[in-house]
Amino acid sequence: MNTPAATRFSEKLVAAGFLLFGSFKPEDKDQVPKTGTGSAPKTLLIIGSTGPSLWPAFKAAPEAEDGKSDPMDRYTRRVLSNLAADFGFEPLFPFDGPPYHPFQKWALKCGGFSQSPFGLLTHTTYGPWAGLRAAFLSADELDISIPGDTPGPCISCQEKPCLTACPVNAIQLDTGYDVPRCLQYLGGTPDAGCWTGCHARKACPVGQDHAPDATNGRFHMKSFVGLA
Ligand code: B12
Ligand code: SF4
Ligand code: SF4
Repeated sequence: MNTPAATRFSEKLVAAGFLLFGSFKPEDKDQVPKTGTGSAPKTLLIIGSTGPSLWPAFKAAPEAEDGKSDPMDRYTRRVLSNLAADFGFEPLFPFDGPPYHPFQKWALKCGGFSQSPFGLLTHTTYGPWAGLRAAFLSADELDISIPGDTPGPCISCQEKPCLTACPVNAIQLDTGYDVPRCLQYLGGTPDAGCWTGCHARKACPVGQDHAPDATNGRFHMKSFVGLA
């Protein structure tokens, strides 16, 4: 997709703090809903963000200061719904549910991602700091190639420092991520370093330039524990 419309689409996405992570042609097993006209979509685009990409655009938006709940999700819905409409896509959002759309499975199909031992997908370029913000459905088969569309980094990572970074061992290779243990530690430790971002994510050597700063990281952790 290398047309003037594609360039304009990409520029508008970036200006609003988002990125195109990739795309794929949905098959029946992918659990992609039909479009509003009842036909099966021919392309699904995954729209995402990184720590530094989204924060400045979000902070300048009215949602950031209106005091209502879920400000980043509301910003995402407003901006990406408008953008999708302008370019003839139908948007789906990861926060609509339960039941939730299987965004991580869809992102894995785009390429560039691997499943980390702690549940998040880690990206070849953005490391564990890639947020999944929307899927855009298209009735047309679009030809989109993204640089870096390779298997994600966890497959060849030998040391796996993410597995030993949690101070309360809430992340284990065999049992995965122990959410109650994590929340108990965060709740009882107001000065924990992970209040600015999970240590497992910070320990990953990939994509460190795309990590959020401390204020941004704290916003996401508060939102995770239900305080934002
Ligand atoms: C419910 C949910 C949670 C729940 C439960 C997670 C779980 N055990 O499944 C809780 C509240 C614990 C959670 C926590 C977090 N989550 Co969450 N979560 C979701 C949500 C809304 C739905 C997941 C789901 O049920 N999907 C439905 C199934 C059918 O989808 P699936 O793709 O087929 O299933 C995959 C996941 O279930 C995954 N999985 C299995 N175990 C775990 C454990 C964790 C921690 C995660 C993140 C995923 C995961 O494996 C499956 C196969 O790929 C998704 C958004 C979405 N729509 O996917 C975000 C999502 C998975 N979460 C995300 C994030 C970033 C987090 C946090 C890091 C929040 C934060 N602080 O920023 C934390 C992790 C805490 C930490 N220590 O930092 C991101 C992951 C991005 C990525 N690169 O992969 C998503 C995609 C949201 C987004 N907008 O980007 N999350
Ligand atoms: S340290 Fe990073 S690349 Fe290595 S397994 Fe963990 S998340 Fe994957
Ligand atoms: S947020 Fe802190 S306690 Fe929770 S899994 Fe990450 S490092 Fe462990």
